[in-house]
Amino acid sequence: MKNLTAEILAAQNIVLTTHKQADGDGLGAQMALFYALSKFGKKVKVINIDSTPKKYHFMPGIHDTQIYEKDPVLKSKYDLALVFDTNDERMIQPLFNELKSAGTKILFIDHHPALKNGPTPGGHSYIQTSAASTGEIAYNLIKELGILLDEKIAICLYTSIVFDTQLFRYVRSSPQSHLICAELLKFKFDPLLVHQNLLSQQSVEKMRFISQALQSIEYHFDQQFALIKIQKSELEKNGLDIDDSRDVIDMIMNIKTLQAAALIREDSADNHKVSFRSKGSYRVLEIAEKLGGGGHPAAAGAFCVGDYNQLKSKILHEFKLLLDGHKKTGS
Ligand SMILES: [Mn+2]
Repeated sequence: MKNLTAEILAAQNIVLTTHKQADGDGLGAQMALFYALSKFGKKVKVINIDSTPKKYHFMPGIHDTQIYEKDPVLKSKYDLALVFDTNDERMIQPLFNELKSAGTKILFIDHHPALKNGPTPGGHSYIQTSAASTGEIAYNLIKELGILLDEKIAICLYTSIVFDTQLFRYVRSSPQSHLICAELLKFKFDPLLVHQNLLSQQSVEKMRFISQALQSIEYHFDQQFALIKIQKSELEKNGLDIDDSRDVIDMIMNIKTLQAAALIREDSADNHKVSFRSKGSYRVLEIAEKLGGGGHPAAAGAFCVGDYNQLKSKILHEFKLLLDGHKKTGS
């Protein structure tokens, strides 16, 4: 943390970004730092890779961000880039390469474990896996810099924490998430507005899509594991964001017998995005890592090239190994 604050103090022109297909955690942490560092006298720019999903449009400042996909030009020479909620440079490409060749120092601020199967890290990282959200690290950083919180910073940090903990369902074994939010709630903003924007934005089209997707669910290993397949083209046909497929897997994890699940999104015949969830006993991150991806122990994913049936057999085989390992050790 001391090195991180020293880097920030030394920099004048700072760019903030988060992973592709940004979520509430990365965006919240990034926008909180945008307001905090601007108040602190830094020149700050927010550049994200792709456009912000609609459900985050309520966040202050979100419409002023540069979307690199549409506008791939660095408008300034940046001393420092802070990357939130990932430590995988592929998740911010091609911006990563641009910043690197422009001589910008790149720092990842994250709560995901360092990648096992990724490229050798091309930047430096500050990783705290005990944080339930990157927003909590952002909060600590703002405090460490001695910057006072305000309404805008509070709503952004609150968005991070509420999103990644899904309204405190996935807190870690510390009261940190709750304590920080209790402090944030002293500022004047409406927490219900955040909850509704993050969690109650389902459209009729989306519910229709989910009901169709749920029909394709397959159960394995005494209903302990579920597999569900969706098509990217179906999402598009219904006018949905890629982001919308996340709710399908979170929804099926409410099934009592399920220990883990995989959602396979077919982007094209040979390109799939797999998302894994677990209730905690099985480290699905291990499967994601074997497929070349990463994430958290209980929420991970990977982009896979190859045939669907092969991918499915590989996933079932790998989950069976986790089940068998679990039986043996009983832990
Ligand atoms: Mn996160």
